[in-house]
Amino acid sequence: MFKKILIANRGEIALRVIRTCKEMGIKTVAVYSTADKDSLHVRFADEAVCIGPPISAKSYLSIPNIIAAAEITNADAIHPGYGFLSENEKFSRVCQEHEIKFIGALPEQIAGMGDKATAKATMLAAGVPCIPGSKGLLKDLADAKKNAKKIVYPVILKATAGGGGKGMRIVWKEEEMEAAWDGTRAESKAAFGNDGLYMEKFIVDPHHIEIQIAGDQFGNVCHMSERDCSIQRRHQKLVEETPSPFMTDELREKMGVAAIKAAKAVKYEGVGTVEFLVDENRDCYFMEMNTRIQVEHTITEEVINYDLIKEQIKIAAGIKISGENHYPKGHSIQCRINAEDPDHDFRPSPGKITSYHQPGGHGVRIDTHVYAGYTIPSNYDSMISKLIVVAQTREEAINKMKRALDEYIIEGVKTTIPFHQKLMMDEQFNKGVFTTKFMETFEY
Ligand code: MV4
Repeated sequence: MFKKILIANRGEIALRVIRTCKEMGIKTVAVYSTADKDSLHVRFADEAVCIGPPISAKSYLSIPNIIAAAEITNADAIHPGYGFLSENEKFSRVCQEHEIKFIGALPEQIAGMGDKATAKATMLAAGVPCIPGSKGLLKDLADAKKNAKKIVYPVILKATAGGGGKGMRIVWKEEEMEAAWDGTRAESKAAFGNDGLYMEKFIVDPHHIEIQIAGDQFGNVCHMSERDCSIQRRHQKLVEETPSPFMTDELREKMGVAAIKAAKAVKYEGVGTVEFLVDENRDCYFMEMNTRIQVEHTITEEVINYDLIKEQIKIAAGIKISGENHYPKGHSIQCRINAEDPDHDFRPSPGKITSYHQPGGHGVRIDTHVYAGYTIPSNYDSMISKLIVVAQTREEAINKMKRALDEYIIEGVKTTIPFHQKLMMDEQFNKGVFTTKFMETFEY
């Protein structure tokens, strides 16, 4: 087992990883920017190293600074959390070269999944259901038009270097293709330095359902059921839950098999997520594979009673997993509490938390790095905390979430708590009838 893990991240996830390391008897090293010197991850780690100024590019994204911190503290592994360097091919490779275990995917796997057209070709070859579309990249505008005719409009142009909603455009009819082609290519070139595009049939009004998987160094792979992440806005998830209200035993089996095929196709080691779009007929299609721990891993932990960070560390250390799939017991919901103003288009509201009281009690979990008097810096994402509930049924989980939201007091910054309170009262949400379109029409 590792003796000392450096956590190349900040905020709640850094604290989340430190907690599991402590329980496993592993020493921890925190790294921090000068904006985070008063952060709890710095206080709770065994050692802490300042890695630069507030700007991420010079601290949490600086590979030399982080490797130097690992070398001077003698860390034998690095946990990257989510975001920042968690899916960075170069960082995974540099860790390898320095004989520091990267608790995440291999460089080739990150590259293979990061290029979306390559990822899709790999999945198609492995027999994972994919959205009908172009075979690889499109050559030119004429090729795009030809493909769209065959696929049948509406279609979607996607940047192969994109993902998470960046670099894509829906095209409803041929007259729109030229502008869409030029626009998406220019955008992709500017954003990713890569203007490769591919095309898919546009699935109108899908559900976003993802499957948690784990694979070990011996080829054992299991799935840990689904999370429904359809409640999102501008590709930012707001609420996640498991099981999905749209799920059936048959669909879970089908998606579980597909996710395991996906993981085996790339010899996946570690914990990961296979994202699917699911249409009204419950046909599911591979969308992306995430080779990191995700923000919403918590709800899976609550219903399968398993520590996914511990699982990640064990797999990285070469310990075998059973290969048995995990099915949910009870129902878990997570609300992301952000320092944002829901009355003003969710604009960021950084600043000092002047007063703080968090809910507790049976079935309530809060993952956070904040406390009364903490200042949320404007340099990073605006998440304050993740409020997670678990109960026996969905109805009980919603009631528990309402109760917990009512108990939550955060003063000094605007938060998304009022939005979540309104959502928990919504009739359609309570019926469990929603898709990725939900937030387009929800009045809050
Ligand atoms: C799609 C789609 C419909 N059809 N692809 C958005 C994020 C990126 N991972 C892919 N996305 C989508 N791809 C086809 N062929 C609709 C979306 C999409 C979406 C997906 C999941 C959750 C929310 C979404 C919101 C808008 C569009």
